[in-house]
Amino acid sequence: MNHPKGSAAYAESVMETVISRNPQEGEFIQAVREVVDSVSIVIDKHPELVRGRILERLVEPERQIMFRVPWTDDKGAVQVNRGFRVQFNSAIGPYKGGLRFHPSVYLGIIKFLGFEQIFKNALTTTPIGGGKGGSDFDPKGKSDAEVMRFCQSFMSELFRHLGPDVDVPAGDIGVGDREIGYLFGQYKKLTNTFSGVLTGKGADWGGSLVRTEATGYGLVYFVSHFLAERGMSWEGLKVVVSGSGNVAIHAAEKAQQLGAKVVALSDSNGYVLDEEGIKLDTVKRLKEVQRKRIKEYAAQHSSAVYDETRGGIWTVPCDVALPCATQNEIDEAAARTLLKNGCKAVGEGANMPSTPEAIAVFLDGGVSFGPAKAANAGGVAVSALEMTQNSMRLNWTFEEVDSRLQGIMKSIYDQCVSVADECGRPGNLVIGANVAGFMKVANAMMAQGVV
Ligand code: NDP
Ligand code: 2IT
Repeated sequence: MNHPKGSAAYAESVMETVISRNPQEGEFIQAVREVVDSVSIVIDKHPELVRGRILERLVEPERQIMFRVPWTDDKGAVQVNRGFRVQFNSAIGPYKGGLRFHPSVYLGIIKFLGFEQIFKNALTTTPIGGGKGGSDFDPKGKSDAEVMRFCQSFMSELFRHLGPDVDVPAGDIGVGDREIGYLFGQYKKLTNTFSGVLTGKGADWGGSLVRTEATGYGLVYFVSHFLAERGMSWEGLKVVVSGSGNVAIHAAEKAQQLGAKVVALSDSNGYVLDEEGIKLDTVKRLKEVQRKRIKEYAAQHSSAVYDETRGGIWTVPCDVALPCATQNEIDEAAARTLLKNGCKAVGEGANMPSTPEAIAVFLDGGVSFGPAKAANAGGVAVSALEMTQNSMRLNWTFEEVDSRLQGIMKSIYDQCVSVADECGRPGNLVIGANVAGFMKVANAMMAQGVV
């Protein structure tokens, strides 16, 4: 450590630069602050990382690409969206991370997601760097043909920045099987190559079994470890899951398979509460096939009620809460309500779903807390296994991939626990995840010189 006033002042000086260089990117600043605060606990022991200005280098993306995405809607009108790919860090492997299509997307969202991805990917034990991309395009209410034309236009620019050893995108909010298919088709046509340049592909054309389920299943595997720590299992627990997309559905599915009762799911309009237990067949049909709203669930099950109160899902009493929708969906007040109602464990399926104030409520209140970078890493971990299978040109069975996923989630949990202990903060998996991910990337950056 060579900052004259010590590690806290060093962390503050890094943050000052981040804030002045990235004004108005609140989500990015929030994500960086959490990591910088965690790392400041260990930075005293690593003067070489301070001299190498590793933190200052880490917060600056290696490359940021922004591009125009023009497309024609079904009425023949020309539409223009904005596309992004932030190639954040390639110290331990090719850039890897999803694409988000949602009207709220702007550079600050993609940078927060790309920054988180660096450390998450490092925790997976697989060799992948961090990146993220997306667009402010809203797939809701668009026809399949419109989504296809949009994806083709998006890929017409993005393809020149990708490659199986360069940058490998996947899905995120608003990007699922359908979008990955159209994006892959256009990449293949433009480059005349069939390569593992995207993950989340269909199982018959280069995809990996378990990738669809991986984030939600991985989340539940992760939470199982800290439930066990408290002498608990999923059997009979009451679980609330926010969202009703890919991550939410598969988290709910695995929790149910392990004996839990999932009573609530949501979307951006409201939530459904079914005290008899959510019937996932209905949810899958509504969301995956018919692309309808979660409200429809209550119309089809008399045991369910629908409520549009903002954040209302967090007032439902539960043993375990799994936020699987979006960033900052649990604020301090919601966290206090969960705690008051007896919630014992929170596992983050979404990226950064809890505000810093909410996390403090959980940690201070003795709630077992699994931070996103660790708890939702199962998706990108199986993406890395898809890359492995593509390189080997063979496919593993469902059981093989699922057992590797379970092993990876256990290893992530163990890393977080042991690094939290080493940092003198036993049980604080936020610090454990941030410091473990940071040290792996920092050491790789030091080894590779000033690049
Ligand atoms: P989907 O698009 O499949 O589902 C998103 C769900 O979240 C929908 O129910 C959606 O509701 C809801 N949602 C999205 N934006 C908002 C918002 N601004 N306010 C309230 N609700 C919202 O996405 P995924 O399930 O893939 O992603 C969910 C979360 O998990 C995201 O944070 C993502 O970054 C994270 N994640 C995803 C991974 C993956 O493999 N897919 C891996 C790791 C993390 P509505 O339909 O109304 O928009
Ligand atoms: O946030 C995430 O980890 C993802 N959306 C998955 C990224 C990936 O490359 O599979």
